[in-house]
Amino acid sequence: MPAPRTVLLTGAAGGLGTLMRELLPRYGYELRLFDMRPIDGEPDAVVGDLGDRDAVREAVRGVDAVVHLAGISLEASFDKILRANIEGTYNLYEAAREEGVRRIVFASSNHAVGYTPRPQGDDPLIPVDTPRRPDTFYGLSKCFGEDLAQLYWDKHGMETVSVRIGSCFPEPTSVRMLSVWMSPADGARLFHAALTAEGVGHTVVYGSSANTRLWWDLRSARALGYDPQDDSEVFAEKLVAEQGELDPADPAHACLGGHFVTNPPIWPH
Ligand code: NAI
Ligand code: 15L
Repeated sequence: MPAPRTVLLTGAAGGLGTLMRELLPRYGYELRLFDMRPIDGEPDAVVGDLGDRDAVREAVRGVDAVVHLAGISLEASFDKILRANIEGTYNLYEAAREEGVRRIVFASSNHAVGYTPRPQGDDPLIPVDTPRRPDTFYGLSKCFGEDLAQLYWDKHGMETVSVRIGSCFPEPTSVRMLSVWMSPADGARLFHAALTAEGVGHTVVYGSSANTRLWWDLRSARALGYDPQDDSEVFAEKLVAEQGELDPADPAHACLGGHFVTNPPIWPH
């Protein structure tokens, strides 16, 4: 597959989309932006909803690849998750198939495996093929996205890298994030590797920096050429002084998904 040049960035108005709008063009990509919200200073961005199949098809037309970030990024009602993350991701894949787009990078999440007990002490890192244990409807929608990606590879030969992102924000803001943080610069490195690696079929990777306190195995990401440069440990002293170390007896700290595991369902319909 020739290296993609034009890339559709869905969810471009969001937190991660905003970071990637700045960082991905440095790798030579021309971005087409798509989001249901307009973006200040980006008059060419396509404003559209993933539920609008015609709009999605038009958005993917002519691009070489898609970085699919759009969707609900936290827990919500099943109905909302169904529309944005499940039907929306289906619409995106189907449009990409119809328009001959061969590579998608799918923003999955650690919450696809959120109920997995986190490693402690000398426990081995969590492998990428650990059984999925979604911690929310949100995490369940990421499991759907990963399975959809597998289906479109097996049936249609469309390639996907599903990135189970930890927490991609400018800085870690909690002790948990010391384990799951992906710096924005490493996020761009990983998306670039996922866009350009040869023969990925459907590959699932964890998305985080080379954190000293890492919980999961980055080997499948490194096999794509990802070489993370950052380590959250530089933020550890301050965060641990403020918050203390994670208490393994606290259910909110016992699993990969953190407070997603314990939060009661508080969504409005
Ligand atoms: P965000 O909530 O800041 O951005 C999501 C964007 O998607 C928003 O701009 C929103 O307007 C757009 N969107 C939502 N529903 C849409 C629809 N139906 N049609 C068109 N656009 C729609 O989320 P964030 O943090 O930027 O995350 C981006 C993606 O990465 C999400 O899919 C999220 O689940 C995933 N992810 C992010 C993590 C992180 O640390 N930021 C961690 C794990 C996964
Ligand atoms: C996610 O999937 C969310 O989209 C993000 O906002 C963070 O909460 C992240 O997981 C996390 O686990 O910290």
